[in-house]
Amino acid sequence: MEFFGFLVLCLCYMLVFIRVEVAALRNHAALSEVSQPYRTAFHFQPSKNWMNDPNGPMYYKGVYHIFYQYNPYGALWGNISWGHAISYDLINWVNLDIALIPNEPYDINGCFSGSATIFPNGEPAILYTGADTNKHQVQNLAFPKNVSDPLLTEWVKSSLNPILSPPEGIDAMSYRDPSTAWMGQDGQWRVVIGSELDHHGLAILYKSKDFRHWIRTSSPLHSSNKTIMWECPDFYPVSTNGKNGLDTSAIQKNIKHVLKVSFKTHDYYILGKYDPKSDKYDVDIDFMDSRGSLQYDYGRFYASKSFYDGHKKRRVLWSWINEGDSESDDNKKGWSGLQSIPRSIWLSENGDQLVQWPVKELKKLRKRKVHYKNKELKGGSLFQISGITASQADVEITFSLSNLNEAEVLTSDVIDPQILCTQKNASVSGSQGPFGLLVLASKDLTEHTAVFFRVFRSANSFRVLMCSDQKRSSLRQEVNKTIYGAFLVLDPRHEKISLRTLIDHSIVESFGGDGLACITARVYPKLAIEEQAQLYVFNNGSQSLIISSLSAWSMKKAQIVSIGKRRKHIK
Ligand code: DQQ
Repeated sequence: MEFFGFLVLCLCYMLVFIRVEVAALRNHAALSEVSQPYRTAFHFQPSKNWMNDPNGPMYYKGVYHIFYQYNPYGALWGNISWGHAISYDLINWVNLDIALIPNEPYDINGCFSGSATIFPNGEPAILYTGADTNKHQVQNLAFPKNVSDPLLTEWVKSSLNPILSPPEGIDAMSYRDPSTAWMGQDGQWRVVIGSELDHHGLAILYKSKDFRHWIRTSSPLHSSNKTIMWECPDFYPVSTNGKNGLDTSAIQKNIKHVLKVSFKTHDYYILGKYDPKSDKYDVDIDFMDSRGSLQYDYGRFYASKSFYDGHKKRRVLWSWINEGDSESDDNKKGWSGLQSIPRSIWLSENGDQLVQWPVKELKKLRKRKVHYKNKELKGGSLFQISGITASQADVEITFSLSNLNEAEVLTSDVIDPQILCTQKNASVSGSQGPFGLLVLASKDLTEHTAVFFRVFRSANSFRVLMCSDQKRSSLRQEVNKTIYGAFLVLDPRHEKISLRTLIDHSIVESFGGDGLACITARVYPKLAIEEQAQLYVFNNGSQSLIISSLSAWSMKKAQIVSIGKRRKHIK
């Protein structure tokens, strides 16, 4: 019987992949008619149209699922539906039919963001926000039509919808994005919904015995008068010893809980102790603390969502990376929005912050490699990395510094790293830095994006600044060129400074200090495209340094194909 089941599954997959090949050929033909220098090769994006937040990621019966906010009719936000794609490795994707379309009174103005929860019997459910006939935000429930289908191609909205409407005192336009639910010690489900009260961010907490009927608790899970409306809250445990991820409902010793919320174009998080009996959440350092705010990524990275991958025992994080060009550019391109490379996420050894790293499956796409060891890079010099595709690459580099006492002095402890990176951009020479990578550079260097470090002395310690400088990323005046920055919490006296950068045509996703700080940028070069793009290591400081190790790989294109008649259910 088991063998028979396996045979049927194999036949289904064969059918799917024959259709995939045909669809891929068609897509290829359509795209090659337009020049698309900014389409990516290994980041997830649908073949056309608008995409924003990742929704309901999960692992189900051997298959990874990602849903996403999608406009089936155009390259700008609107007609918001849930696109749906599946994968066996988080890197190569098959885009299926749309999973949820706005066609009921309780979601007619949009199927907004939401999350998946896996029940103890292994079956999934989706909670999502609907914008109803009055554009009021309500919460809805959907289940798979056929739980034995690992592809979960069809979803059925609950007849009980809407299962939650804005409570008294809460603005009906500020009540959205249910999190993945978790189970407390009493066996009841909990979920948080993003909201605001008196213009301050709030995670409204609900409890339920059956996942269908929910009661609001007397206090929110958390709120903050230093923030505005919270979108896309995510609440989950992380282990205090080791990198393994935990199920969202895990109750055990040696854990901390992360609360992530999205506001003002960034994803901020806090860490704390959650009591699954009283639902009290005692935070270590709150949002917008004077000592600094923790962000998943200090560049473009918004409305993220994580899930527990029980198969590989890790927590995986996804995020929407929006565009930095104009709406008319997006209409011309016919698409807008990318998903980040899925990242493994865990608590740092000191327990003060999270660490992120691209999922290890990404290495499957690495092909041609160049490698250098112990190479000196004198102050004011540049070194070209040739032999790989510089517009589609994965680069890992480690720097080792000496003469740290020569580092520039930082007088204030409380300084915004983004402002510091903007004042001291890549062209401002210093002592210990700026040093790092020049990516997507044109041959004459008029275009380049600089991802770099600068080390400062401050009292008796050192501070390592990481920047992504887009100032010269494009000759096009009109595109966004904001410079981003973050501090890396490491001691350069005892630790080397490392950088991994994923370069994918119009996205530069960087991980500093082995994932202690991440910065993602979107860039739109005019000259540095395809084979014209160059890659360099640079040192614009006065002090020499050693490149302890440098590996760079050309990246293969991921298989991202579409099947299904995406408009078939749309009225
Ligand atoms: N995007 C969704 C909302 C969410 C926002 C609408 C965040 O549910 O609050 O597309 O980007």
